[in-house]
Amino acid sequence: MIIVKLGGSLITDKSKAFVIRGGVLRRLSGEIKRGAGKDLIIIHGGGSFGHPIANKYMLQRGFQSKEQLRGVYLTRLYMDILNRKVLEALTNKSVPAISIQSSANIICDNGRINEFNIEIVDGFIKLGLVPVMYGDVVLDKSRGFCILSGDQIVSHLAMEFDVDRVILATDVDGVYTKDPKKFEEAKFIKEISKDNTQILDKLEISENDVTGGLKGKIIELLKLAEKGTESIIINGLVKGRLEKAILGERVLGTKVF
Ligand code: IP8
Repeated sequence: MIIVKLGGSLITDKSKAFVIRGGVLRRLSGEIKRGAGKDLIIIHGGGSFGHPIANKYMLQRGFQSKEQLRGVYLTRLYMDILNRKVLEALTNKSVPAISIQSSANIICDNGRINEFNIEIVDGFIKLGLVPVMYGDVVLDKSRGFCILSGDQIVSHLAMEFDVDRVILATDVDGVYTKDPKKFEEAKFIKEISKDNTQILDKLEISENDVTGGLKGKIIELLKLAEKGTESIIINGLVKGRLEKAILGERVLGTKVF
């Protein structure tokens, strides 16, 4: 089985609220169709449909005041809209994608997944369908609600299922010491291993990303490395890279193992 995460910064324009990168999404859907012969799970992030609202209403802090509830239902609404666009793109390329609403299937406790009936995911896979889930605002037993990153869904499912590969498709070649779009001196990191986690201290977190950005991703992937599951962070903006990664070919990216 392969788990693919389509990062929010890849499928949306993070500089503009609620803007999809339609061309990118269509191409990636074609690559998923051509690359897939195995069981597949797709997870997508929030990008400019999730993070700006979650940030504005400080949803990552959990329930603090009634004013935040507008942020909760708007986040749900816009994540549904984004999910629908992803589903349309995938099904237009005949990927048998079926959406599973994260907030209706997962309850967290202190920001971590606490209840998740993965039988639903398993059942759809066994039928030959491709479950699609996404980062979302979900109920939280201690905080009222929380923002659940798609990255945590990826690592949870990769722990539960027998997964060959986890592929995180982003808008950069992999992990850099700094944001390569802003800093020329940013250095590319080819490999991160569970025995060499000091690299995490050097990474800078993006302010607008309520779920910890790249650092949050790596922390999730290192949990999988402990279990022996390898992950790769790749650039989905480069044509063909996702397809090759799904097919198991060697591609440029940061390997986490
Ligand atoms: O982009 C966060 O998911 P992520 C989703 O996978 C929301 O971290 C609602 C901000």
